[in-house]
Formats: sequence, C-alpha cells, structure tokens
Amino acid sequence: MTHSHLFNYKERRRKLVEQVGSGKILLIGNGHSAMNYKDNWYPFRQDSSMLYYTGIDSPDIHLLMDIDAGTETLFGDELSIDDIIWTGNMPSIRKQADESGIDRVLPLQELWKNGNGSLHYLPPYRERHTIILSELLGKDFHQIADGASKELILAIINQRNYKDDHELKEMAHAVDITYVMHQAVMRACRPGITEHELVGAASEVCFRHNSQFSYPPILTVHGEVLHNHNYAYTLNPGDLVLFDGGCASLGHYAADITRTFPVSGKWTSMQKDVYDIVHAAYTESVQALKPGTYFRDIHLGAGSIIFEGLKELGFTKGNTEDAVEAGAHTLFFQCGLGHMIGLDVHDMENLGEEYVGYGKGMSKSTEFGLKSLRLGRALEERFAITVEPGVYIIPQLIKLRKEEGLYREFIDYDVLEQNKDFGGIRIEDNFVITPKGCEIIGDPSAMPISSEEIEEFMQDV
Ligand SMILES: [Mn+2]
Repeated sequence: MTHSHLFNYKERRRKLVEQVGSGKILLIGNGHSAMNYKDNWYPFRQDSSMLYYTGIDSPDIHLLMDIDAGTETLFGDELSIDDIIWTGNMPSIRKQADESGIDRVLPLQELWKNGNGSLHYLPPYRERHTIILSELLGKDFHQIADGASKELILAIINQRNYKDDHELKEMAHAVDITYVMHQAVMRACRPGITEHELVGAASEVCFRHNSQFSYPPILTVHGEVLHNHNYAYTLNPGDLVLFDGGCASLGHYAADITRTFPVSGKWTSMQKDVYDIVHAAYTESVQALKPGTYFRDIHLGAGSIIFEGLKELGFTKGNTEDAVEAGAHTLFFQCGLGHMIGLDVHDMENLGEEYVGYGKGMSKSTEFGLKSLRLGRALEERFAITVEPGVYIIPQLIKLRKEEGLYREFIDYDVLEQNKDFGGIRIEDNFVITPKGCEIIGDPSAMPISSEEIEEFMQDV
C-alpha cells in the first residue's frame, strides 16, 4: 500500500535524478526473507529507499531510472492465481505504480535486459541484492559491494537526512505509541515478574495500535549489556529495568526510546545518583542541539558530565578535561550519544555511517568509544536524531582496563570494583533540529523522565 496521499514521490525522484546527473539508477526492493524454509518468512520489510522514493510496500519490485532517457520503469510481477490462493487480492503493482507516478511497469524478467553499461546502485545489505546485481552486471559477487555509487549514496542522504513535515508527523505518531508502550511496561513492572512478561506487555500496546516494533526491543536488568535480547530473568526488588523499545508508524518511520526504572518503584541511593548524572547529561545535550553544532562535541560534553558526576560516587577523580581527552569516560559511556533516525532506526546505516553521520571532510574515529559514535557531523535544520546518554558498568571492561594499567590517575578501581554489578542506565528520546535549537518528537508530557517523576509514576500504579 502506498502513502501517496502523504508524500510526493515523483518530486523526490525528480530531485534525486537531478542530483545524480547522468546514467541509470537502480533501486532494489526487498523480497520475502525465509526464516527456516521458503514459505516461513520473517515479517516483510521493504527497503527504506524504495519506500522513500516510491512508497510501494510490496516484495520483489525494482525501480530503474534512466536519467539520460528520462524514463522510470518499475519491474515486478503481478500476482498469479497460485499466489492469490494464499494471499488473497493485493494491490496490483500497476495500481501502486500509478499512485507513485511511475508510467512504465514491466515483468521482472525484463530487468535482465538492462545490465549493459554502468548502474548507480546502493551498497547491498542482503545477499539477494548482491545476487541480483551480480547477475545483472555479469560481475563476481565479491566485486559488487565496491561498485556501489557514491554519487547515489550522497544524493539520497542529502534528501533523506532532512525530514519534511509529513515525515515528522509520522515520527511523532510512532513516538506517541512508543510512550504509551513504555508507560504500560512501567505499570506492569513489579518484583517477581519476568522480563519476557514485560516484553509481552510492550507487544500488547504495540500491536493494539496496529504498529510493529521498529527493532527487537531490549528489556533487561542487565542494561550494561548494550544490545541484550535475552528476556529470561525474573525481576527482584533492587533491580533496575532498562527498556529500549520503539514502535513504527504505518509508513514505517521508527521511534527509538529508552527509559530505566527501579523494579520496586524506589531507587536505591546509588541508583538515583547515577540516574541523575545520566539525566543531567541528557538535559545538557538536548540544550546544546542546534544547527551548526558538531554532534561529536555534544557527545564529548556528555562524556564530561558523566565523568564529573561520577566523582561524587568516588568512581572517578582528577581533571575532567584531561580524563575525557584520554578517553577515561569510555569506561562508563562506551557507545555514541545518538544517531540519525527516520525510516530506519539507525537511519540509512546501510548507505554507510561515514557518509550519513560524518561526511564533509570529517571522518569517523577508530578510537574506543568514538568508533561507536554513529553521528559526528554539524547538525542541520530538519535532521532527526536520538539523544541517549548512559552509564554502563561492564565488569569485563573494568577488569581489562585495570590489567592494562589504563586511566589510573582518573579511575578509583577499588571503588568501581565494589560496584561492578551495578548494571546500566540509559535515557533516550528523539529530536528534530529547528532553526534555533531542537524540538522533541512526539508528546512527552505524560512520560516520566526525571528520577522523581519516575518514582512518582511507579508509586501511582
Ligand atoms: Mn538509539
């Protein structure tokens, strides 16, 4: 189903073609992806650039734009009666092409006649893309990734990085469902319940709103495991729950929200202290968002706030500026402060982080910590991003850094080791950059965020 009532796909394609200038552009759509045998699929997800430029949400279609000839051709097969028996009637490719303003539709078989000459194509992230390109261009599989078109990558980023009002409306809708989902999880939380039961409570809200998760949710008492997808643990009083979960809008725009809260509804004194440090890093980072400011600097600023704050707990010591320069904050804040968000949770990560989040003469650092910062560039109006500071106490990392003899002037390893089972805390919301600063995406008024608000919310349930 297309969202042509919302987006002007023809105009988007016109701008893309104008930027790329000459040659042929091939956008490869996604097909169904088998889980364990051909007919047992993962949920279908269209390629995000295909969604952005056509709105067509059907499998196995490909769009060829011949810039010099001024033509657009959609390749795809209409359903046969053998398909319809299983799927029922679906919108025809022809009708969807009409809605998207594409004149010409040809059967898939015809695509193979278009392999001559050079093609602008995107880096393949599914093997099927590589196979199609390899067959089409008559090249070895291993040569395909290197042949991706930098002109096309940059042209697409230059459009998709700037969210228009309709996109922002979709994103706000996704965030609002997500906030309801987070509140439901906090309400359901109590000692004795399991992580998977809370994932169940989250799913109930997500599906009730005709939504889907925009990524597999993280719901864990081990918040320090950055991408923990194990839901087996039974919650005890004293545990913290970190829930990083987002719903998608009908047009597949993502929300990416995190809250961390105490299972018993009351923070321990140390939990509250660390939470308040993370919240301060969040607040100051949000205040710093504006066009022209480098996100890398805001990220390092958050690192400083975290390092400075942890002095109160005796974890850190010494000059904060020197410590952050030396990377000592990465003992607590190993990942990036945020990333672009849009149709993808990590928007356009398939096009290359170095182009999406850096570019313009800036390159991504290979240093521990900064190498995980997906966004470093100067912010611009209409960029949509996440802000997600955190403190993660990772016992294995502490042990390693101590053995390496690193950061001894900045870290009190004895105090840290006494608290090595603390876990992890993250707070995350989504923002759009405005002419003078930023605006939060969605309506956060009913969503607790400060340590006091969270306790209050948990007491009320
Ligand atoms: Mn995120």
